[in-house]
Amino acid sequence: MSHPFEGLPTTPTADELVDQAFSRAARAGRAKSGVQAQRSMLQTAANVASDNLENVVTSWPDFDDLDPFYRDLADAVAADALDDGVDALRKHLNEVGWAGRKAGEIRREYEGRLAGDAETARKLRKQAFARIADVVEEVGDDLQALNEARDALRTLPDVRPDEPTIVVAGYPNVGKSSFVNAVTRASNEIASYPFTTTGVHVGHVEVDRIRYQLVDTPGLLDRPAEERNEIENQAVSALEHAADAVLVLVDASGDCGYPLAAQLELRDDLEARFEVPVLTVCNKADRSRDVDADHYMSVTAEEGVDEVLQAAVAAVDYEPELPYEG
Ligand SMILES: Nc1nc2c(ncn2[C@@H]2O[C@H](COP(=O)(O)OP(=O)(O)OP(=O)(O)O)[C@@H](O)[C@H]2O)c(=O)[nH]1
Ligand SMILES: [Mg+2]
Repeated sequence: MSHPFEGLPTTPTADELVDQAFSRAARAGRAKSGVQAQRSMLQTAANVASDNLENVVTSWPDFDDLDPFYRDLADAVAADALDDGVDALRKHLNEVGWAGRKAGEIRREYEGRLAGDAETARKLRKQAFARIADVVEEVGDDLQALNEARDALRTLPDVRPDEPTIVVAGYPNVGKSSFVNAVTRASNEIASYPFTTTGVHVGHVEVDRIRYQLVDTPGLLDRPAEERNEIENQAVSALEHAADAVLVLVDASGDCGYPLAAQLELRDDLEARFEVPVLTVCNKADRSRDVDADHYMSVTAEEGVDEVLQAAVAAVDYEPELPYEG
């Protein structure tokens, strides 16, 4: 498994659930006759409905157990898809759970009454079906909302919160992707946050037998905080949990199209926000080194790139757990 929402199945619609429950019930009814047929239909319809509704609920991970990275990200995605965060998801799940239990209650209520002649039993069974259908339809909106959230959440980037993580930030065009590509040798995957138009690039590099994750997030950490909307800010919160070090790339030559002062403001911003080491890296040093930075490199001239990676690794200061130590 890669991330907690990857395996979420499609949420059925209310109509699909009702159709399935009733067609399975019809089949079950055909195998019997008289009151028995009605009873069997009632049981099958109610069980299929309640099982399916319950499965919708149990297919979701427990939000309280989620890694904070994914909880914040889920909050951002849900806020985007449903206009409210994880609380909205919880509410929809509660409603669906309620409907599942209600279908069981209707079954129990009518089971006791299904006796006597077949015609009365048939009427009662029909009444029960109508009530089951009503209950399922009542959570139709919840099912739809869950499916929308599910579609959005499934596409989350596969960032492993437990792996040592180096976040690469900086204004557009400063060379973030070039750097990530250079150190990960293009082994990086591109995934997209559902709420940004740009991709999140996740690359991996092994240093001294430890795998580091490099995350390049165009569209999120490439401009001042006040230009981010609430949802994007929530995604940045998620990155705060995942990050063990941040590299802020600046382009002193200004070739990137953004004044150096603005780039340094973004750096200050991130320094204030992230509680992990934030290193200032002057890229495009082949053009200009005219900035006070922790490191200078040129990705295109292949100068200083490995030093920057080593500095990031040192800043992460990752202590692997030693499973064999007794
Ligand atoms: N001269 C010079 N150009 C560089 C260097 N590093 C990257 N570039 C160039 O700068 C341009 C932008 O590089 P990218 O790696 O796409 O920049 P980015 O920060 O990922 O940009 P966005 O994805 O738009 O945010 C490309 O044309 C690169 O070839 C460098 O060290 N020196
Ligand atoms: Mg890029």
